[in-house]
Amino acid sequence: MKTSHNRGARTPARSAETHLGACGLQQTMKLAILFCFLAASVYAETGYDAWLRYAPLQGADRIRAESEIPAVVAGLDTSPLAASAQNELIRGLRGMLGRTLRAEPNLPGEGAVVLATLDELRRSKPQWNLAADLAPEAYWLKRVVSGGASYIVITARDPRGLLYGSFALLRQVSLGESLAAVDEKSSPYAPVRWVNEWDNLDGSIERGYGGRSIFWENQKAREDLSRVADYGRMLASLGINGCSINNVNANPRILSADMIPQIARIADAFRPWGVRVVIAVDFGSPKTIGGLDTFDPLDEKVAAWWKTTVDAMYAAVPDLAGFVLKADSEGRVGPSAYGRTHADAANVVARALLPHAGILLYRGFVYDHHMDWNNPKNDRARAAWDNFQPLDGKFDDNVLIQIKNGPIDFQVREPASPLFGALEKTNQAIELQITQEYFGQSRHTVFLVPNWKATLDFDMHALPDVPTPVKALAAGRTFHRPLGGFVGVANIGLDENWSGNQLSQANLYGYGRLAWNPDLSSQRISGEWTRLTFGTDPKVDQAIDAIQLSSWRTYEDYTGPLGLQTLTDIVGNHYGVNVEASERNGWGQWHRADEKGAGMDRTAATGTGYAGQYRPPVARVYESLATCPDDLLLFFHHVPYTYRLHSGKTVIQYIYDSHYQGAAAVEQYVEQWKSLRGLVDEQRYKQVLAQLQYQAGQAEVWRDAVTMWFHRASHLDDAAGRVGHYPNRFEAESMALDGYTVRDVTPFEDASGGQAVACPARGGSCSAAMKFSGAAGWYDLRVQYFDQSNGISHYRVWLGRQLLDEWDANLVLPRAIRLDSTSSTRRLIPGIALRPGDEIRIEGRPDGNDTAGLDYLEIVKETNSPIATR
Ligand code: GCW
Repeated sequence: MKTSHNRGARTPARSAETHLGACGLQQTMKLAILFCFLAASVYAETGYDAWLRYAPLQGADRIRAESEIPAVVAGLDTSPLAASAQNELIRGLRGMLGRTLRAEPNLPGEGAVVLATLDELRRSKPQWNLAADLAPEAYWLKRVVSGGASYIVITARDPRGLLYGSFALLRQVSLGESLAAVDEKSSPYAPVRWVNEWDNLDGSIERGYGGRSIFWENQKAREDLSRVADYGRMLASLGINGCSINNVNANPRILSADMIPQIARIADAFRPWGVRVVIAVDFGSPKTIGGLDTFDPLDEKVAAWWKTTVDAMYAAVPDLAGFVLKADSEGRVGPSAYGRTHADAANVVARALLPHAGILLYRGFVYDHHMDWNNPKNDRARAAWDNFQPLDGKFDDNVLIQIKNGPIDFQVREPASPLFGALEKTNQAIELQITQEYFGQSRHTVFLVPNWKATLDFDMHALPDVPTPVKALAAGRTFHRPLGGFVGVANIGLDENWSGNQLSQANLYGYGRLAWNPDLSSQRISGEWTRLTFGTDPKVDQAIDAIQLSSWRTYEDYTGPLGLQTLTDIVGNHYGVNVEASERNGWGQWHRADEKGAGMDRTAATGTGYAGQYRPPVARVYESLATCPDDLLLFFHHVPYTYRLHSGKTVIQYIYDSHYQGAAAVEQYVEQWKSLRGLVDEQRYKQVLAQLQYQAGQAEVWRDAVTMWFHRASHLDDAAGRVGHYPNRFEAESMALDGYTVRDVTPFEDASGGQAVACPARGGSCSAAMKFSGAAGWYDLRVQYFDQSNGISHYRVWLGRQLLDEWDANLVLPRAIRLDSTSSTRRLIPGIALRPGDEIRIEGRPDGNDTAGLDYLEIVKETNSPIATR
């Protein structure tokens, strides 16, 4: 296996030669060629270095940094964390300036970057008078001029602050910000800033889309944990101080004695970066692992078992941060087995952690997934509040209730969970999902920071006179709680680029930045990430920021607008479209769309009463149709399709329009991205292009599926005449078929016209042909086919006897074993000259259980070429 250093290395891409050649023609001298080579941004990058690339600074930024940064980094603090900080400073500045700073243990006579705690500075440089009341983990960056020398001081109360301050300094240099007069104090907004990994001990990851686990393989910690160390560095750069390393759907085995050394190895890999390990535990462990006949939290044997087990764990990992516990939820056992409360359950575990200063994050995600759909008063959204509000004040002080941002489950849009405003005497933390389970699973670019901020900034009106935004409540500031914070369900795995999609890395970055400072704007975070990750070319930055910042609205537009939630297959892979999958089952992600209207009536007056769980000023806004925001209308109210939104548009027309807008926006992203060719390294350029093109095809699948479903349900036409009319589309089922047979697709909206064709022939192939009858000209062909994951079928497209294109259907998609919207994929064949009477024939050769399915062919006027109008 390659070392982590090689992994991140930037190597000249194949296309570099092309650029080099072009430049070289105009330049004769070798040096000029070298300059040209660098300036053309031709390095291939894997994405492994994420936002810690430390790319060479250019132009004025470089000149300024060279003059501002001294030649020495003096590490007065001897802790391992300060050593990491010192090494990182040297590494980063070497990357950006091409200069290696001298590492010194003491203050030199010349200027230096100084890494020292406040106490150390007070001792060695009392005349600098650097006194400050810094919070734990906070840092202070300060320029000090003394004795004719100029210092950049990174100071803090503790080594962790030194580490975070060092990363902050490097970030500022990378962003081209001046350090000439730097004087910046920064404190973390909350003490708990964690990520949760939903990694299973076998190496798979629940809802993970960036490859397999970096932690586990075959029920053990991986032999090579270098990726864990590199991940720890990424987390430290954001100020994240804890990481749970196994799935909250916890395998009880994690607490067995033989796992302790495994956990200790992972903790060792993280430790230099100040990331403390957290373990997800199973509440039934006293019985399954401990051999007791009970796991009743009030039983003394059970309490003793937790204590002994926790003590043993701390003997090997003394800085373990604590546990996370999912109980009585989605089939996990919990206190209800013995008629006990969540407080009983949390406290028995928390009391075992307390002597070690460990904390327990007890998940608020508790609901009944066998609810009766026929009862209009039932409502999963109520569950968190109903379960935990009555227990306020009953939890020990080292327990935090970990509350998902919304009351359902990371849907494309939800209101803030009312539980945030309801706990006054209990610690809480907000849980955000970085991995895009309901957001296109990192095959779609969706920048989640604006979504999270909508919740974090939302005022819960928990106190009469002061604003009480969710961020302040979660951090424990509003009710002066001892603990509070942020938990993000992370999106990383063994993929070279960590998250499976280069642009999805921004979500991990954004989460970390918000956990440190939720007051940062989405624009600021996106801007930082883009510059750190793709460089400082303004054209690149503008294009990427524009995509990222609009991407949530875009995704919402083509999936589930108006508070309908993500209209996906909620009993399946949470990816493809299935409008009715949420209905008539106990899971409770209901939208109650039928032939007359859509939406859940959650009002106190006539509905489930959920709106009444908010404090009165908030409840009033949601309760009334007149004031409920359009974006959440169908989350709170059931209305007819002809109901008019505040904008004056009917609900049904909004559903149609938003889907067309959303799909068009992704097509636009593709064009925006193409404008960056040559400005972004070739490797990432191509990867992102392919991802966005795929997303554009998927957005169209979503658009057509959802609009068709609502058209069929409502019998109301699209005022713009688009839904149900696809003038350039030729359905496979209407073509001349040879071997292919027509199939009804389930659900019907997953294929155009509700039908597709499949090739049952094993070993042979099938074909579908049509005659072109349009005007002669240049066209793009779009073949909508089905890329199932249970085989690699092969496709060929012929124009008469000329082979136009062929490909294997081998994309890595979520599990798709049928003809449906998950497997539905678009192949673009651009720039084809067609004449009336031409025959286009699509040939499919099935493989395994993949039936080489076809949905339709679209023939559209060529979009991109300057000769298109000829
Ligand atoms: O959203 C659901 C996910 C589950 C997850 C659960 C939870 C880890 O579909 O995969 O389980 O939430 O948050 O506990």
